[in-house]
Amino acid sequence: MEDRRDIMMSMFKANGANAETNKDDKYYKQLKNDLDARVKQLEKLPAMHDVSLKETLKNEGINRRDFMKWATAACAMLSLPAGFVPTVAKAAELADRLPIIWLHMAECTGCSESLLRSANPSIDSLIFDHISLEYHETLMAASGWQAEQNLENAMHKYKGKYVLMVEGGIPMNNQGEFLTIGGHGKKGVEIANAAANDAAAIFAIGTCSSFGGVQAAAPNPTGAVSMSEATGKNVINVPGCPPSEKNIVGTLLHFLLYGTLPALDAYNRPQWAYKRRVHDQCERRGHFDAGEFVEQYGDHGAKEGYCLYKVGCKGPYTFNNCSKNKFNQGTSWPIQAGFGCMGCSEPDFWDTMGVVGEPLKDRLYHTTFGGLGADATADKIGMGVLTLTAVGIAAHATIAAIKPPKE
Ligand code: FSX
Ligand code: SF4
Ligand code: F3S
Repeated sequence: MEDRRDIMMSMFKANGANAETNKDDKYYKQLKNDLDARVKQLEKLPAMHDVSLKETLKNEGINRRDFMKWATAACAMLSLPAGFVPTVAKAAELADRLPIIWLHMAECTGCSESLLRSANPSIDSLIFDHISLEYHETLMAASGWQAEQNLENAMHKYKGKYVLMVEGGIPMNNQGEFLTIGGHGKKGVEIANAAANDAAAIFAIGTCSSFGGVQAAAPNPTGAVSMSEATGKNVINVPGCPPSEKNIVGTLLHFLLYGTLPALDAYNRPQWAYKRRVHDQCERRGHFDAGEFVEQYGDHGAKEGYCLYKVGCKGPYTFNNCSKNKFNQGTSWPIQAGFGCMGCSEPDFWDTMGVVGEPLKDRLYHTTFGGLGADATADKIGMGVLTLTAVGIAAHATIAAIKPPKE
């Protein structure tokens, strides 16, 4: 039987929980009002497409139920409660109210491909088609002088209102001459700066634009830098090489809904997508904790789906939500396919994540945690003692939990 003290304690806890719930209710009620008001504002803006998203989805054989299922998933992805699903759906339908200029700098176009190349278009890619893409070099019909003119026109017409999405690193050496674009031979850095000056918001799509990427790998002959470094502007980074279509569309959806920038981590990545480590959301994590590792590709462990740490997985050092969103319309992601994470959403991963296929071992991965050397604990333990390896990385996880990644 509970004594008086236990009863008092449970009453105290219950009151505390109620106070928290009331606080949350109030917060979400206010937020719902704000987002609904924002959606109403968007509704008043002129539609830039003749065909509505509803019609496009219908023409592609996607029914309302599928679309609402998509909106429910998008809502969860943005950490909004289920009551926001109709608001998220509406915002997606109004995506053509937002003019977008998408620039390509030095890169492989994999970021656009991540979104666009699928035999059966996903709802994400259809929404992307529905967005008012005023300029996108891969997608637009115009070329040559006409294309350059289109960019000038879009920047002029939507001055201060367009969202600028940039794919690729920006070469700065030789006064930026390693990247010239179009008939007038304009330098990438000039175009990036001109477009950035009049943008309502700037999103760096992919690791190249976010942090320099493969172009910036040592010895970085072209002097490639990130969009934020090239322009000195506040840029929201959506890294990944490439990022998933969900993170690209989700970033846009967030901007449509809120009209403001999302909560960011120390590398300017939206927290809703990049706040957790790959390692902490990995389907092979149970095997890591149990000390069950793939020793080499094709072995018994590989067939059993064991942890890929010993064959070079950098999931413990990487912040991204790939296990949840996956790629190719949710088909798979690197670790599911049997290959370790390469750390593609982290700054300078080409140089700092060591050899592909090998663990970081005793290398001090010191950019992630402000030189704390947190990973030294994990890696110095040595690969021979599996349980201790697990303990070491768990120590790293604790530090990750209390200290966000910081340069
Ligand atoms: Fe970089 Fe995007 Fe990697 Fe490629 O263009 S992030 S090289 S997937 O495509 O910029
Ligand atoms: Fe998953 Fe890699 Fe972590 Fe293993 S080390 S649990 S494969 S993220
Ligand atoms: Fe990139 Fe690693 Fe995800 S390589 S796609 S962050 S699993």
